[in-house]
Amino acid sequence: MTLNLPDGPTLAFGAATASYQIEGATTEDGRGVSIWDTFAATPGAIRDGKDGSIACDSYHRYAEDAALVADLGVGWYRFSVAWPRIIPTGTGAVEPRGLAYYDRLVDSLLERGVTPTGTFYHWDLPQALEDAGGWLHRDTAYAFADYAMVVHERLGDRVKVWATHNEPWCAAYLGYAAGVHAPGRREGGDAHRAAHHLMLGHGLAAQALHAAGSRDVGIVLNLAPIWPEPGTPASAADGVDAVRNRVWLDPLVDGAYDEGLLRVAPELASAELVREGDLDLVKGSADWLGVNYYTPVRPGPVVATPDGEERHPETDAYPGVEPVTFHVQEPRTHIGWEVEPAGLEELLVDTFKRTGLPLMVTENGAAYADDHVVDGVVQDEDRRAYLESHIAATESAREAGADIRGYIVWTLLDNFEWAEGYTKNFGIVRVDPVTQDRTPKASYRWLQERLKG
Ligand code: IFM
Repeated sequence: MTLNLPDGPTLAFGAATASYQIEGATTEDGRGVSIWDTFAATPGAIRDGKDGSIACDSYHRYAEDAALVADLGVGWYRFSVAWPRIIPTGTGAVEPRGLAYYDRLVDSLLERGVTPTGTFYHWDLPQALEDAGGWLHRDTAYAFADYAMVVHERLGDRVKVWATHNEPWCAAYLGYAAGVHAPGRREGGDAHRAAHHLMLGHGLAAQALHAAGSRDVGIVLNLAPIWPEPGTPASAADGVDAVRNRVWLDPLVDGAYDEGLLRVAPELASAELVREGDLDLVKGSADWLGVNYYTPVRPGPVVATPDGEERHPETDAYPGVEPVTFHVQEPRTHIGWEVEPAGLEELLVDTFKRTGLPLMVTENGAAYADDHVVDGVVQDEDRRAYLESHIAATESAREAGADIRGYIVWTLLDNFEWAEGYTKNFGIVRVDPVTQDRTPKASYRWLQERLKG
């Protein structure tokens, strides 16, 4: 039974960020190097060639950010902890100045009446661990659980709701198969090893956190409704669903990898990789589930990419699955993702049926060009409409009986959007790229009014 998840008669609201995307100060106070520092320094890896070294400078401006969250009127702030700030080389010595930063952040939220919820891993793996094999290596799972406990021992008196990982699909498959995220490796089916070790790390951390008395341990998944185009081989659609969704949900619910997944990921049948007890540890380990949703996934028969058009970034992110082309219908956001709120409603209803767990929409939001500015304020009607339709979809899923506790908007601030650098803005607050000054956009004002009732 969870104790601290929101549980009111209406949806709780929040705003989310992630450490590498906003903090900056990557060389300050003993922080170690992360795989995103290294990847961002690789020529061609990031669309605008930039990195997170300054980002939104939230390492210094956290109090201003906390005030923006409080003024917005949401009750919750979702943040992530940078592992390399806490244990700079991944294992061993703890950096007290890193812990002190999150103390300050948490206290400044609580002082303003905002409840913080933390994520231990939002992709910034210490580079030293990657050098030793990263998530392809089993030891990383144990190092992760140890790190999570260090953070929990320090912040657990004030932060009660925790997620182990954010979107492990991206960490495993964009990072180790497609190579479009850090560490930028293209290891094919070995990426399934990364997926297993991420889940093992979740299970080990959840076990230790529960033993320490935590009752609100979750994991955040970017699950997707899979909507195959006509003519898609059933085996391809099933493979995409297996690698995107079931590789996480089946261990959590059943403590097993299913046959369809093992067909495309024979690596997961290896007793050397999946050791006795691993999946038992994961089964039932989550007290709640975070669902991040942006867009549906539409696999279709392979068609050649027209000249001059970029390949879909997820093209190589489903190792073992027969090749498909990912289709994207209109309307689309600035990052090219289809806008389809019905996908969120379907996903929430289905995920609740599958897991029976209390759910939070832990991320939802949209990138737009933000090129309509009046008196210095971004008039982001498109983002407002996106948020409104997706909040309505969340309410509908709740009315249909899914136990959904909250909706957390991605994201508070325009920030470092991974391989897209600073070219895609998801924030409801504009951040000046030179001065880092914050200016709420019209979508922020709209949400603020809505929350006033
Ligand atoms: O910015 C990311 C976030 O870090 C994880 N979920 C998706 C967002 C938009 O791409």
